[in-house]
Amino acid sequence: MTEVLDTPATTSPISTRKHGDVLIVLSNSPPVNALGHAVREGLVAAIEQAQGDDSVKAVVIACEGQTFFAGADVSEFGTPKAFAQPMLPQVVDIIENSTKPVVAAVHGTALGGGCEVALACHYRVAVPTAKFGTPEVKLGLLPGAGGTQRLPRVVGVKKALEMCATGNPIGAKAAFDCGLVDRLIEGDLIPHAVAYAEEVRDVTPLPKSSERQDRIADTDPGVFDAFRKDHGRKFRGFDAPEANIQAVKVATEKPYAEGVLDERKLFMELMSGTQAKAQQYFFFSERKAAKIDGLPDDTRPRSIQKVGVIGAGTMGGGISMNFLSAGIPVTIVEMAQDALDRGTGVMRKNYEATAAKGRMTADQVEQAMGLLTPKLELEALADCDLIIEAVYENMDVKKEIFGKLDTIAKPGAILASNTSYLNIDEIAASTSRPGDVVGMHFFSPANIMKLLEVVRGAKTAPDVLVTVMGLAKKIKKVAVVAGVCHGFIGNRMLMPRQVEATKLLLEGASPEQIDRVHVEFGMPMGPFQMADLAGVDIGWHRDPSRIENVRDALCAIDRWGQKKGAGFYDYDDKRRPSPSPKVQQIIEDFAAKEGVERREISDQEIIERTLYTMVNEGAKILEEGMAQRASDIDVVWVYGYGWPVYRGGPMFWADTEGLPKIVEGLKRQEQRMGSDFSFSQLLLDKAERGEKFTR
Ligand code: T1G
Repeated sequence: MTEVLDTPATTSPISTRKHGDVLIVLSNSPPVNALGHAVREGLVAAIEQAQGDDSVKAVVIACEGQTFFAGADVSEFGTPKAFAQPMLPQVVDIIENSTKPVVAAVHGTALGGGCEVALACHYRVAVPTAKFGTPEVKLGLLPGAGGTQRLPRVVGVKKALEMCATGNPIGAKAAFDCGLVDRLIEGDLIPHAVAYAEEVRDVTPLPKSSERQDRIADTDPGVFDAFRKDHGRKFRGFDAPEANIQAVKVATEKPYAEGVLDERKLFMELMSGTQAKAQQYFFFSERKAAKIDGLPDDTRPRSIQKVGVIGAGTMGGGISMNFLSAGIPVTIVEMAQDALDRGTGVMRKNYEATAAKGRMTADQVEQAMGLLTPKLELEALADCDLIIEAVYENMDVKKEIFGKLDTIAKPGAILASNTSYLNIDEIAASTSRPGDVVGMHFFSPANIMKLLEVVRGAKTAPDVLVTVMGLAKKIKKVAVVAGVCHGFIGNRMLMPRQVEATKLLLEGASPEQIDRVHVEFGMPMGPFQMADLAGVDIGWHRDPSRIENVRDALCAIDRWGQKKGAGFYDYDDKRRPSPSPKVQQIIEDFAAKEGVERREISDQEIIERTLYTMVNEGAKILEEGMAQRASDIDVVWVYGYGWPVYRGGPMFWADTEGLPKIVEGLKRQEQRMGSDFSFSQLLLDKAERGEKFTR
């Protein structure tokens, strides 16, 4: 006889328990209580339980673990689960239509659908460290569970526009001040939330966000255009911000029941678009970059209590600020007192500028600067757990420094170079501890740019990598592991773009045409605008008599870029650029001297010779194992160079274009590019086989 097994108890992530006459509904769905199908089902069952139990007079909804619901389960998008009943719009309406008051007890980050669940509750209490946000716009979406209709009714139109269209969260205090939170809870959240539920259990009628009109009545119709104008630059090229603005506007024009239909229509339009797919892909890509494949499972990070930085220049100062802002003491070393004073002075000035914008307090500035120890000798770094070299980009200089560090640094100290191109293995070989050597390539300005390329030498120890990747998250950087090759990932792809862009100048395109094509594509600036900003003289041999290309010609006459008021462009006293007839003449003279026949160049050719060529280089980086995965390359280009995230990154975009189209375009240009170009075999193979890089 077959033993009849008990049917396993359903392990719903939602549990309920009564405390007096309050029903506590608790979600336990690590890591962030995402509102996946099981959570949605459990919430509805819990609200129905409360309706059917006369002894229940009020409900508290809370979450275990790190945070209140952090949104819909993004991993369900594009799968049937996302449309499995009950969907989130139904769940929030069931909560709001409860006949008994429902209190949201918020800790962590109530984001997206989590914020919408809180909005559907009749009351919201939160601990002071909690945050509320509607970051769907960062996923190419808008709040699709009534959020664009309830939020303006609770916090007002301006605050709702800010939250929905930028996706930036607000803290609990700000949420309390704007009416999103009814009470801030000092102490244990759930007991206080239950006590609050007891207080409101008999209040009638129940306050329903969707029925409120006071915060949206008499909205000035001009507020929407004013908001668009204020944020135009930031939203350039994105679809979702405008859709969010339209949805919030509908809330001021229609009753909830109608407005939510418009919201649904706008949501579905975004969800079906390429931009949302790209931005959701990027959400997971950014997190995947933190994972290093193939390391032993028992690899543990080293302890980093104190950091040393060599070089107090722009990079050394910016790098130091990342650690100081994270509360990690830094000893910064320079060779001369005046350079040291200048460097620490710039750091203080940067912090004070941040404080002036209200993004940190004067105390926090002092706190950060108080963790800084300026010194003039390398020996001062003997007690540092991590030492980052950020000096002149010269291999001999770096090898000399690492040779000295080998004798000064304590055993187990990690020795990192901020080099942006040079060979980490060669630097490591100048020490007796190559396992401790790693590249930490910060992007300028180092205290602002989120990207950190972690360059893995042939002998870099696994725990060194794990330590640096963990430290990156602590200093709010997005780290990507790169192999040892010239330019690692980002700069290596930048090179063919610059080579082709410069050749296109001689062949007939102007700096402004090439830059326009890139800006219209969605880049923050084009190759020549970038050169003028960073400095045309970077990497120049400094010999004005040696003129071998256009760049040399410009540097020789002091046209070093914005810092000199002239580069590829002329600049007025407000640094506004204008095309330069002088530069045009230099280009034409050079073309004549080189015997280059100038011609009309199409925008499409510029795309193919610069962006397609970058994709080809990215494919080579992959096939050589210099990046762990295609999505890592995309993370580098979005965070390091401003590639438009609504296109996902160079490799995602290549898949969207279609690899056969990329190959066809490169074949069209192959002859013009000559020996500067060779096909990646991986690209050719994938195009041939109809495969993709990123999905
Ligand atoms: N869905 C699925 N997985 C998620 C997730 C989500 N919403 N949020 C985080 N994760 C995973 C993440 O992939 C990682 O997995 C782990 O959780 C830890 O994340 C209808 C449509 C909450 C501030 O956009 O901002 O609601 O890598 O490393 O630094 O209107 O996660 O460990 O396998 O980021 O502590 C809107 C997105 C969704 C919030 C925590 N919500 N998440 O940061 O951890 S759309 C969001 C975050 C929506 C509705 C719409 C952050 C966090 P793994 P983490 P963290």
